Amino acid sequence: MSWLESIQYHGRQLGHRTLDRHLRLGVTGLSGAGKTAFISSLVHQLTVGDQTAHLPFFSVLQQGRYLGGRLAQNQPLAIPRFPYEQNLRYLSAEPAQWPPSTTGWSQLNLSLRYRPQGAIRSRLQQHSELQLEIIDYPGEWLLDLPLLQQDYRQWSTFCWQLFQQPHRQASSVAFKALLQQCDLQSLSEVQLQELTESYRSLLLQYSQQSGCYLQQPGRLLIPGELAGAPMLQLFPLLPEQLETDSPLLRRMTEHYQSYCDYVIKPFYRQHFSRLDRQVVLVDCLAALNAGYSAVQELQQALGLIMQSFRYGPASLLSRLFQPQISKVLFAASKADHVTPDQHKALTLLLQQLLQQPIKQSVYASAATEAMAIAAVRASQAGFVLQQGQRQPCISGRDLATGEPVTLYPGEVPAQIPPAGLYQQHQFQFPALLPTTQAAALPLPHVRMDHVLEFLLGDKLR
Ligand SMILES: Nc1nc2c(ncn2[C@@H]2O[C@H](COP(=O)(O)OP(=O)(O)OP(=O)(O)O)[C@@H](O)[C@H]2O)c(=O)[nH]1
Ligand SMILES: [Mg+2]
Repeated sequence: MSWLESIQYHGRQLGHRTLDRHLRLGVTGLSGAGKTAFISSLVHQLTVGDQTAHLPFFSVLQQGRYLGGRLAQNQPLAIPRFPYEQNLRYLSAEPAQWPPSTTGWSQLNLSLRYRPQGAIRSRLQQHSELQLEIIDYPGEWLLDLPLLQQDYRQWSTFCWQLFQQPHRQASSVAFKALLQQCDLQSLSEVQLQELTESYRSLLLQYSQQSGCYLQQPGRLLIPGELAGAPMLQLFPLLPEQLETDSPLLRRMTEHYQSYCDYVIKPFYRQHFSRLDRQVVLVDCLAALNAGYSAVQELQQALGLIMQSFRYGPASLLSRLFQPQISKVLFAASKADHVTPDQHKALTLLLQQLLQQPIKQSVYASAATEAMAIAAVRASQAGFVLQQGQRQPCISGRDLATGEPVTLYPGEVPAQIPPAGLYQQHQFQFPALLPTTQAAALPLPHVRMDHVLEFLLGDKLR
């Protein structure tokens, strides 16, 4: 974007902002939490034809005041556009597929047109417009934020504590052995590359292993435009290697600092500054499937992220910029993988997972709500008769085989289960493929109308 275009773009945004007709929505969540599916569904719900029956709790629609939404023409020229059309193509293909995992950041702007409430305003204005700006990014990058609150030594110690956990230890053996043999006095490019590559494959292995959430630094996994940058030669030295000063320790500390200054801070300044509302998506069911350590790690990861999002005047983010988040929605995603009678328990579980961060008054000044949702419902809920009893069930297409399945996925614990429970019980919540849907028809969902009402309802009055 040229400086003139940039000034014009930001000037327009400022104008809308001053008039309270602009909303920047952040969609946050670890990798695979469902951000991309959520944004695609949200945009679809707001832009396709008549949704009155489909979104019963979205009041502007129910009151007949919603005139429609369209993709805005004023996309910032220098920021990749969210691939909405491609994502929809995946969802409406025959057979339907989920959109692929995200590898870079992108933005989509929407214009929502509505008739204002109230006799005077509606007489003065035929319609009003709300500009909605939504940002998507790879979940891996979110986990870089906590690095800003540590130094290299603390981070390395933290990593090795994590890699000693039962579900992680075996995989880290090879990288540990390589570190033990390395020469701390040498800064040879060959050694740096070998260690970086070994650490990268470890992170990659963890990221493919269910239940491992904390992969840092995120850019080592998804480098984006930074592929090949020297500061990505960054790995945690062993605790004993941190005790004495060495050229390798100094080099790592330098790379860590550069990574914080030149990657994390600008990214978060750009992404999270000026956010008005935030959605935090959490896939609780996948963590339960992966077992006790996974749930513990998920809770730890969420705690770290939320800590970074503390909004008080002394918070890290406030020092970087002035966020003005007034509403935060915590959503347990993929609720369509359980029967509807389990949604309440899923919400309670999510609240417990986030209890600590919320208790620390992370969002003291923001309105919060927690709910179980499915951005794109992939199952049909129903009942089967079993020994004369009506048993709730869901049916859909299995994600791995594509075969139709009908099953009772089991109960969701309303609290974080103790370690012992996993010895007697293995959670096996399914993963399903979306059902093919004509692009002109609204995407099936669970509670996206509640989501829209919470996030946008008050701005469309
Ligand atoms: N059943 C169901 N599955 C979902 C839903 N949303 C996401 N999924 C599943 O979760 C996977 C990951 O969803 P994404 O939207 O790509 O997750 P993401 O948070 O964008 O992940 P990254 O781009 O890797 O950070 C999808 O491929 C689906 O398998 C949903 O509403 N219902
Ligand atoms: Mg994504």
